[in-house]
Amino acid sequence: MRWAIFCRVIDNYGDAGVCWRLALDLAQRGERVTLWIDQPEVLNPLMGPAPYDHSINIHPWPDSTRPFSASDVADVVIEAFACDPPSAYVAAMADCAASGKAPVWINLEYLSAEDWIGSHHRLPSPHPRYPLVKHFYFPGFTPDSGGLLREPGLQVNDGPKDTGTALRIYLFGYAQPALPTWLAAQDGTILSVAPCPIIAQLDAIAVHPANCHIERLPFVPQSRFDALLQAHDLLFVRGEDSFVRAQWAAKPVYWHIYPQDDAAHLAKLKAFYDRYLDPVHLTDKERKSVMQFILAWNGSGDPALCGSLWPKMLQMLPGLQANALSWRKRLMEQADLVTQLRAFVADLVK
Ligand code: TRH
Repeated sequence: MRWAIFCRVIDNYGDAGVCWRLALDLAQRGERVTLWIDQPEVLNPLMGPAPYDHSINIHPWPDSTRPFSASDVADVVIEAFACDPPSAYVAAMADCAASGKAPVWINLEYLSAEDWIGSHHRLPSPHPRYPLVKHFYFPGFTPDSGGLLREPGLQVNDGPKDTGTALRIYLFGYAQPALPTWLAAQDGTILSVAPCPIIAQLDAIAVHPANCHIERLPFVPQSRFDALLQAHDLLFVRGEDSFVRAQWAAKPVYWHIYPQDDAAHLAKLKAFYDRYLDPVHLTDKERKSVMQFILAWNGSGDPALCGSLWPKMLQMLPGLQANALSWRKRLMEQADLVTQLRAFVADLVK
């Protein structure tokens, strides 16, 4: 089928990162994909250097005067993160509907571990003016959600590293007030820092711990991002897509969630760790400490806790590693997002 994905980049890389991964996954399964994106240049670091071997048609966001006819409209229209497709395109979608060939219109939501998404997933929303219905699609971690992006043939490695060498920590985050106290607690670790605000913060810290090696990483193409995560022991990730990829790497995940002003992000953060931290592998006390650390890492609670709790985080490492592996195993039992999405679309076009 012909799929059109509409993506507006709010900021950072994640809107484009999720849409690009979705487009590749659909194309890999034989779908014909067009990606309409308002800042196509954001794809460049994700795609890496040419030549490219993908079949995705990438278009800049059409200007408002561009007309669309019914024949331009895809069979499936994915509106990523409620980005509001161009009104001329929606009008052409209505023309299709008028001739009995309405496209499937999916609003792909942001990922959340909260309970309520299950009751909203796949809900139809009739368009106020046109004979069109938009369906909400909620990615998630539970069977009543729309699943997670996991392309066929995802390479998953097993088990934590040998304990012989220094602990390798991957850092990709937003500006981090807890960084100075957390850095001061590093002893014998190797920090690999991705291009993000943490680099400038590190440069501004005059004294680094003697026994901590810091490596500044380049931005690697998305196709090499998983291998980078798997080469580390602990993963400090952010946003949505790197956060999911860290779970496929089955390493302990320290998530810097995308901050929202009404602190709605903290509910999402707690909802995830309530699911993620398994009593089989971690005691109540340990789960409470991890939650305290994670909240402080996300600006909720005393940032100094990221320093004072760090030795305890390290003591818990075997439990956290077992937890990460069993979490991934549970997630792998769930059908992936594109498999579920295609099945949903097939139901809707019947
Ligand atoms: O960049 P982000 O902070 O994007 C965020 C989130 O998507 C968030 O949900 C959204 O609301 C906000 O943008 C506007 O984090 P995220 O989601 O991890 O996206 C980063 C992408 O960049 C992801 O696809 C991984 C990719 N990446 C690489 O391919 N190579 C790299 O070296 C790095 C550091 C990231």
